[in-house]
Amino acid sequence: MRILSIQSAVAYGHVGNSAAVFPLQRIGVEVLPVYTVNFSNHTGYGAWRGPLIAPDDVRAVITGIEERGVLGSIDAVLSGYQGGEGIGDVIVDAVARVKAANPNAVYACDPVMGNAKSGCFVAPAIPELLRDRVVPVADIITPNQFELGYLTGTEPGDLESTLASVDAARAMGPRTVLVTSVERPDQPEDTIEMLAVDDAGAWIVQTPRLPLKANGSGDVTAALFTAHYVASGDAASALSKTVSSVYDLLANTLASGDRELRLVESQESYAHPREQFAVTQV
Ligand code: PXL
Repeated sequence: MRILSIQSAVAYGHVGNSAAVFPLQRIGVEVLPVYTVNFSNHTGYGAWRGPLIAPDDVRAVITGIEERGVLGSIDAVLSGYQGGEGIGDVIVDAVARVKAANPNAVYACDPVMGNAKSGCFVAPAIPELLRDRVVPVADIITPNQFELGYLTGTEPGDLESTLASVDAARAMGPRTVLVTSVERPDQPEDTIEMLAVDDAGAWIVQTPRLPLKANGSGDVTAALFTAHYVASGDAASALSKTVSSVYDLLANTLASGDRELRLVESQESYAHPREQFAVTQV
């Protein structure tokens, strides 16, 4: 499998492509990373150095790949956090070029905007751009519940309303939706849930809630779900594998006391997570 992954690079720590690439490689995916920023570290530190990469420069890298004649061999395009406002167009254009070369290719968009706790943490124009121009051309989206609400103009707050919001998102274009955090009033304390929906049905999985928020965990989640889903076409098994791996990675990170994901040390988590979480059809 080959994935063209258009995301950030950071020198220190693990977000964007610096989080997504290694887990994908560890499960046997050939990744073509295209970088949108080249930062010292993620923005969660409040200070960082290094450039945003100009949209034309990102586009040039994709054109160069096209000139090698390999776009037709790409199975999926993956995008995440968009540093600058010009990157959306480059992504949409890359998706069109990949699909022209391989009509079976899929586009997986992680519509990164923010979360319920922090609110929106991307540039002001990004959420609208994602909603109006990028998500409609995506096959797979991986919003958290907050992002799902923004995209659909709804306020998902329990399982039923979240499923309704997913239906609204699927009416915008994407056939497959992974909701990476489902909050509902009736959920057992100290658990978190993820929900996957496609044409074949809807599945939910629950894990213990670990007391940490590691930047980049969403990027690993979107990457692994995309790879497993594209490989199998089975949302239930892709959900189970993804959640089992990410939980294992987060458990290792928590045990280490490190602020950054223990991404490399956790290499077995991607191929052989210690615990397998089962999914339930809803
Ligand atoms: O995890 C998304 C992400 C991507 N890229 C950069 C970031 C973050 C989140 O902090 O700072 C540069």
